[in-house]
Amino acid sequence: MLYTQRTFPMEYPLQEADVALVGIPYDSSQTQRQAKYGPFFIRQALRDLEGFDPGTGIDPFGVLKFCDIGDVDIVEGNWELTSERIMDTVSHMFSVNSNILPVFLGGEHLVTLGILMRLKDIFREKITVIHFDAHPDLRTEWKGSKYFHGSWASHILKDKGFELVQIGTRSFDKEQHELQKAVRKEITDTENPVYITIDLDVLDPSIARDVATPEPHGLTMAELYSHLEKACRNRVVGFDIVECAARSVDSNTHIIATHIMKKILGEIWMQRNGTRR
Ligand SMILES: [Mn+2]
Repeated sequence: MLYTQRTFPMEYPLQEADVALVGIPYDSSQTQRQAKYGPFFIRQALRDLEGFDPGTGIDPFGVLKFCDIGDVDIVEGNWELTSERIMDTVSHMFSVNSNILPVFLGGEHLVTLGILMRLKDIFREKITVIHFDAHPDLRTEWKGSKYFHGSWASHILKDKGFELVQIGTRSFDKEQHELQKAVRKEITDTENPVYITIDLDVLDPSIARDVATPEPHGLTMAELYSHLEKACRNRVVGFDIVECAARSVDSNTHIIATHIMKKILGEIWMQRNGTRR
């Protein structure tokens, strides 16, 4: 008997898994609260998470096969090299298992750009990106750089390979306010593959306090879950949870992240198995 603990109660090789967990502990553009330890603390919280969901009556961690492939070995301070490593990792996962559902843990929100750029090549269909965030992340540059956590969505908005939907945004400048007029603010059913990206600061800071840039007047858990139920009526091909700036096990935010992960996985499982209520 091996008395050991892994991230998930049962883990499978990538080629046999339904879901693959990937950490991306990259954070080079936060000014104060760094999100690089997000994957570390979220993994720790996953070990204590109650998998069964009384709301849906299923345990997604019991019915889906999981694989934890580890963290992307990022290059500190270098987005160009880090994004290559993220894209290569995504390519490798899909080459080994074309049906894999990747779940990424950030890290700062810029990591989502690397993920999406490669998913676009893999799926060769327009991808609907459902983006939960207090901030639209539509800045076009910051301190002379086009690539930072507040600009990634501007690259998605101008790329014809994507359709952008933003939920929960409430803090932005006038320029982004104008740019955001071209962005959808409501989740509807779509034929496109859907990618969900969640900046934990979409929640009210009274719920998720350790995020890189907390903003008051955020969503409640019930509101977020209701949006996620709508999003998961579609063909979800991957998702990420980013900007967890927990720095200690005494945080609550990494725990909140695991509950969001459980909610999305449960909804995806129900959608795929036609057991939606
Ligand atoms: Mn944000």
